Amino acid sequence: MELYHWPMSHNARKARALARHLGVAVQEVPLSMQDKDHKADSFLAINPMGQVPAIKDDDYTVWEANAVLIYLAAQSPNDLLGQSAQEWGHITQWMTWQSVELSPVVVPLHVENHFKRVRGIDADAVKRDAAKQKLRALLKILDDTLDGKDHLVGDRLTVADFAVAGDFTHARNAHFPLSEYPNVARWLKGIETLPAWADTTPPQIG
Ligand SMILES: N[C@@H](CCC(=O)N[C@@H](CS)C(=O)NCC(=O)O)C(=O)O
Repeated sequence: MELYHWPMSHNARKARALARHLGVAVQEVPLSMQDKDHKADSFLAINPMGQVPAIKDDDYTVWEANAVLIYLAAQSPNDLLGQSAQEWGHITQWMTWQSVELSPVVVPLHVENHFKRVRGIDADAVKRDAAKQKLRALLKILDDTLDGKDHLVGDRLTVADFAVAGDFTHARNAHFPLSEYPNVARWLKGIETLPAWADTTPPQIG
């Protein structure tokens, strides 16, 4: 099974981390965004969106990071996919929340606070402040959820933790106000102690 990624990608990082955490036999295939590998016909045949992560397993393909997480977790017996209707509901809730609510806020903050800085481009203050304000509202929800808890669903690690934690991959460089949300900071520290998470830390630029 091949897992297509880009070393800087926070979306691919969570898939790489889960595969390593579970010991799923995947071949990591790095793409060069600079060389536009992700828009080549050969890759578009795997993911027509031209994005990472994506998996090719013989003639089966799956893309969208959270779907990739589910496919990887289902490769071996484990309890990361939940064990009850209530856990399945909450795992899906947090994975959907990450994709639909958190990601659209995190990406512009990365761009304004990190990627532009690295390239010597001035941040757009209006976009940056709007994203930061929206992020604070979402972090408050996450912080309240994690009050007295180390994981998002139940009392153990699930794919929901991987799904949401991926968006914090560039949190420090993108200046997320994490110190204001101690439960989120504590939860993230816990995820960061996983060897698979540490091993998939993207190269630190800027
Ligand atoms: N909703 C997608 C987003 C994937 C995504 O945007 N990946 C980025 C890297 S973090 C990418 O491949 N960008 C290239 C592009 O969109 O052209 C997912 O969760 O997998």
